[in-house]
Amino acid sequence: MLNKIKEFFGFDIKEEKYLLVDDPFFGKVAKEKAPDKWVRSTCGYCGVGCGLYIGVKNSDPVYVKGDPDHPVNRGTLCPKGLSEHEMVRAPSRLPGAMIKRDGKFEQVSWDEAFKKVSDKFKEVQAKYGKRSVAVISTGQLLTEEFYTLGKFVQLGLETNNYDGNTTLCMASAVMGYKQSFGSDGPPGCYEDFSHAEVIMLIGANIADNHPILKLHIARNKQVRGKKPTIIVVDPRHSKTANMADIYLPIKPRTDLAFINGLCYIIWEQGWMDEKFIKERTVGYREFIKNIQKYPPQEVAHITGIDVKTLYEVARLYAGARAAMSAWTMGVNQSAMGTDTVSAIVNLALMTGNLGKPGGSPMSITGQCNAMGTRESGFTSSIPGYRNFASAEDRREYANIVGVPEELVPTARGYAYPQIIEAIEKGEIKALWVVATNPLVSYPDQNRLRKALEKLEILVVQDSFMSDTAELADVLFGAATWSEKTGTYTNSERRCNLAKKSVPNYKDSKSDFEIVVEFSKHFEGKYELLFNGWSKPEDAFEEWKRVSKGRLCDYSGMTYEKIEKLGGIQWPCNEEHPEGTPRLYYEGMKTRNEEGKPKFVFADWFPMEENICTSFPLILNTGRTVEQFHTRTKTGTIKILEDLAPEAWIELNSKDAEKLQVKSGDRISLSSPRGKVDNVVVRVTEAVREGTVFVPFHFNTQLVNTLTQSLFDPKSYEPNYKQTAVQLHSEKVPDGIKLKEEEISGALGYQEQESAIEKILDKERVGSV
Ligand SMILES: Nc1nc2c(c(=O)[nH]1)N[C@H]1C(S)=C(S)[C@@H](COP(=O)(O)OP(=O)(O)OC[C@H]3O[C@@H](n4cnc5c(=O)[nH]c(N)nc54)[C@H](O)[C@@H]3O)O[C@H]1N2
Ligand SMILES: Nc1nc2c(c(=O)[nH]1)N[C@H]1C(S)=C(S)[C@@H](COP(=O)(O)OP(=O)(O)OC[C@H]3O[C@@H](n4cnc5c(=O)[nH]c(N)nc54)[C@H](O)[C@@H]3O)O[C@H]1N2
Ligand code: SF4
Ligand SMILES: [Mo]
Repeated sequence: MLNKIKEFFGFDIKEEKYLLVDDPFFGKVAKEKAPDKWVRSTCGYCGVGCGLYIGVKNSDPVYVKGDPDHPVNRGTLCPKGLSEHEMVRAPSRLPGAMIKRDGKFEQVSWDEAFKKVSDKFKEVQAKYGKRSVAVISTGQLLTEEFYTLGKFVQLGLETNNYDGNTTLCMASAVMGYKQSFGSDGPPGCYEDFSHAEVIMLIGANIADNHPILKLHIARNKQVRGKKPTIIVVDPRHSKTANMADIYLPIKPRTDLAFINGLCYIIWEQGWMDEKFIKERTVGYREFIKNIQKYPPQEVAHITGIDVKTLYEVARLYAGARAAMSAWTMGVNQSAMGTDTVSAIVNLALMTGNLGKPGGSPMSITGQCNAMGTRESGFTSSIPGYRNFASAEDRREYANIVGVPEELVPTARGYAYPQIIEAIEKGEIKALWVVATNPLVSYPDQNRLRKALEKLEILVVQDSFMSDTAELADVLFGAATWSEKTGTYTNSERRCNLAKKSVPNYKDSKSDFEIVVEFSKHFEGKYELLFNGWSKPEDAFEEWKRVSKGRLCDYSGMTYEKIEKLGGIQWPCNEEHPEGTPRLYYEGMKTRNEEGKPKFVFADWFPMEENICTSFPLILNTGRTVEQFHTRTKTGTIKILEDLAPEAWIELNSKDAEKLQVKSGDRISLSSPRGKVDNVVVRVTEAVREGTVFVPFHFNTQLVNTLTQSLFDPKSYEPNYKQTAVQLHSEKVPDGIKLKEEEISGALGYQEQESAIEKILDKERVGSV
């Protein structure tokens, strides 16, 4: 009989590997397939921060399963999380330290690489000053690694020209919160999605980019017994728009006028929460004077949203027992990103939606540890949301960590775009890039490439051979997710533990080890900064002391407690030993002088680079669920690559007609800065006439060749979402030709300008 079975199946079921064993996730499973162990950890992709288990076999990660007990995702994961193990042993991983010789990388000892880089950094700094070395980091390292890196850059290398890709991402939210609350720190939490009566998603395509948040919206019915009203504000009918009860196809970059307009209507109708405003906010009277410039008719002209709908949305929002706004890159990535964030906070303050279940303004973060970097990163502030300009803050930090006070910089150095400009000017000579890939992700690529060529040394610390790594002189090959232990903090301030489950790939080292060991090549720095540190937890212990008493207080956390509770939301201290779901609840002061949130008014203004006869369409850029950023990780995963192998352009049927193309054809795009070829057409009504959308993930269709060097003056965040472009098809190579008078009608931009003139001319209403 057994022989028969063997013949039939082609194997001997009595062989050990086919024996069935018990597995906590698979139940009965062939021994060959069963992981040796499951390690509890956290996803390393996006800011949702899902809990998961990594299945390990023969020292390799072989499965990922959602953690059923984790409060963020309750066992579910999106396609990226589910396949995350597949990137860990990809052939594009960097095997260790490498030096480029005659145009080719050679693997060398870590000591040799550290020596080469430290010698060069010292030489450059001796010749051109300390600040001629700059560092660009990321929102994707563990907090322990960031903290260590930031401390080394600022106090070891003594350069404050230090920033990260977070400036391309969350900087506007940070600056907006600072304007409104006196400090960074998202006030809300995911639970709010389950408690809100009205949820307004502004420039946030959660269906693609934060899919697990939908779970919390779905729970709303369970919690309240009723579905919430979902409003989606996006010029493009994204997948998220399919979830909407009210979809608002707003004209690009007019959100600030839209929110100001809602505030006007709420004031005009007397729908505001007067008690809340009086007791818990400052700056209302001044704000109301200014808001008079945004009556509904004008706002309808600017935004393309009709007056009736504006009233309806204002009524719903103000009338709800709890309403929340959540936003992402459609808001942040704009030349008026910071002020739009403050406008969203204004709306929350006016309607009393702060610090209560379901009522919050909530920035959704992008990268897995975007929050950790904001709090501990030492880029735009001293760790623990301390201010460079404050002598007291500098002294306090220096005393806690035991360094001379004079070593702490008195001002923020250059932000990311300023670093690039300083390289252009020859002021910065050496650049160390950590866990980011600007040669795909930074705007105005031709200009960037030219700038980087001017460097005397480019060092790239990455886990993969990225586009930027290829250009480097020296590579520090880093261990990645699943190969190291530490914490990520998600959008709702929840600090999660990510654990080492497998050995490092080849000779790669964790970012923590790289920084600590590199510091030993700088006289006295290791002793001063990292004496006795041997593991990430040593950095975490210092970070707890540094953050104690601050808004982002981690002092009550331990790795064990974090793991036990499925993450902990800061502040976590003696008073709140299990963390704090929301900030600014009744009785909690803000960190500005007044101790209360402030109304901050700002005017909307038209686009700097508007459409014209040569570039008559607006290009919008963003993401898709299958790919992550510059694809160094998702590009190695077959199923994700098969689903989204190349960039496409979403094109309205009217524009497709003008170009004489159909879905599947290939076209080119050009802007004043460059050209991108071979982009496959998807004809769709998701985008309106005169606007197109292309994902930015692909180096084969490098859309950032087209985007502009235009930044929010407060946050330095790039204006990625609107670029004037022309399209070129085989049949219509010169593209869409509009006459001057047609330009004025396209997208209603001319209308926008005349509307703003009218607004500015209008007499302000003096008294409230
Ligand atoms: N699958 C996947 N998930 C990710 C990422 C990824 O690369 N892939 N990246 C992560 C990171 S770092 C980030 S920052 C987040 C980003 O998450 P999202 O912000 O959701 O991503 P985007 O696609 O860049 O942009 C969101 C939406 O903004 C809209 N938009 C464009 N212009 C405007 C405008 O003027 N007004 C308004 N209201 N909306 C506008 C776009 O049409 C788009 O649908 O995603 C995170 N999650
Ligand atoms: N046009 C346009 N451009 C955009 C955007 C847009 O919407 N439109 N969005 C912007 C936004 S929001 C963001 S966040 C950026 C993202 O842009 P990038 O930061 O450039 O994107 P990533 O591909 O995530 O780069 C992270 C790098 O870190 C490496 N890495 C992964 N794990 C580790 C590790 O553990 N250690 C080290 N040392 N390296 C590691 C990866 O291989 C990768 O090269 O793109 C921005 N660019
Ligand atoms: S939603 Fe974000 S954190 Fe959750 S599995 Fe997907 S990529 Fe990972
Ligand atoms: Mo981001």
